[in-house]
Amino acid sequence: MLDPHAIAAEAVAVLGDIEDPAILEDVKARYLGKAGSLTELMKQLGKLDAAERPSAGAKINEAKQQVEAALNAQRDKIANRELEKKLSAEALDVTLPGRGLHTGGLHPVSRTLNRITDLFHSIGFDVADGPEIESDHYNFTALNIPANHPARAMHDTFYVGTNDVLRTHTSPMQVRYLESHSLPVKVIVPGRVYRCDSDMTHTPMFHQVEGLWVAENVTFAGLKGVLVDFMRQFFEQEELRARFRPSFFPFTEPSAEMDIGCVSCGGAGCRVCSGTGWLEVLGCGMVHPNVLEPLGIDTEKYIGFAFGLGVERLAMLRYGVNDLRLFFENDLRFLAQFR
Ligand code: 2U9
Repeated sequence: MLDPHAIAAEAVAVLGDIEDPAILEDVKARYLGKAGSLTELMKQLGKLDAAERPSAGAKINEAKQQVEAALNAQRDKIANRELEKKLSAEALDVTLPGRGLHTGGLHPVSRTLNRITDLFHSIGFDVADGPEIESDHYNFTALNIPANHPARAMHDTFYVGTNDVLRTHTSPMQVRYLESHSLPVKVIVPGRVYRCDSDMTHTPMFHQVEGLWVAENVTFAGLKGVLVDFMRQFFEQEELRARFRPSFFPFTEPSAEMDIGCVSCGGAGCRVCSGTGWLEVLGCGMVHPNVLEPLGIDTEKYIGFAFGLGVERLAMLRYGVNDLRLFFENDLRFLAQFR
C-alpha cells in the first residue's frame, strides 16, 4: 500500500501553488473525493491483516487531516488575496484635494453698501431705511423742491398714480426720521432709488447712501472732516487728497461737490478721471432752513449738514469696474470674482 503521508505531502505541495478556487476544488477531489487517492487507500484497508488495519487507518486519517488543513489554509489565502485586490481597487485617497463647494457671495454693490454703512455706523451714525414708494410731499415738497423744479418732470421720476413716486433719492426717509426723533439726530439712509434714466452711465434703479447730522454745533468744517475721513477709510488711502467745489441743491445751502484725488492714477491723469486727476464722489451741504423750519426745528438753535453719494460709483472705483451695466447683468463670470 502507498504511504498516506507521502500522498499528503504531495497534496500539500500542490495546494500551496493554487490561485484559482475552481482548481482548488479539483485538487480536493483528486485526494479526498470518491475516487481520490486517500479515499482509495481507505478502501484497500479491508485487504490488510486485521492487526495492521488500526495503525494504517490512523495514518490515512492523519494524512486526510493534513490535506484538509492545507486546503482550508489555501482557501483563506485566496479569499484574503481577493479582498486585498478589491480594497486596493476601490481605495479612497483622502489626501486628494476636494472638488470645492460652490458657495455664493455678496453682490459687489451689497459689499460696498455694507462697507459704507459700517464706516458711518462706527462713528456714531444711526442707520435707517424706509419706503421706496413715497408721496410727492416727502420726495419733493418737504425737501424744498418747488412744484416747477426740473427734478419733478416726468422724464426724471417714475410716478405711481398721481400723488406717489418711486423715491428719486433716500432724502424723504431723512425727513421722516426728523419727524420721529428728537434732536440731535445723526443718521444715514442707504437704499434703492429710481430715476427714469437709462444709458451707459445711468440705470433706472441705483443705490444711494445719504447722511444727515442735525445738532447745535454742526459746522461745514465738521462736514468736511467726516467726509474726508470717510473717503480715506473707504479707499484705504491715508493721504488721499480732497477738494470741495461750490454747487447747488434745493435742500442744502451752501452746497458743495466733493472731489478726491484719482484713486486709479493718483492724480497724474488717466481714463478713469478723464485726465483731470480728480474724481467727483458726492454732493453735500448745510441743510436749508426751508427744510428744517416746516418740521418745527428752531434754525437759530439747530444746524445740520447732509450729504449724498452713489453706491455703484464708489463700487466701480473701489473694484476697478469700468462699466456700470456689469452690476446689473448678473453674469456669474463677473459676480464670481467678488466671492
Ligand atoms: C434732508 C436734507 C438734506 C442730501 C444730499 C446730495 C447733497 C447729493 C447726490 C449724490 C450722488 C445724489 O446719488 S446721487 O446722484 N446727492 O448730492 N444729497 S445733500 O441732502 C439732504 C437730505 C435730507 C432732510
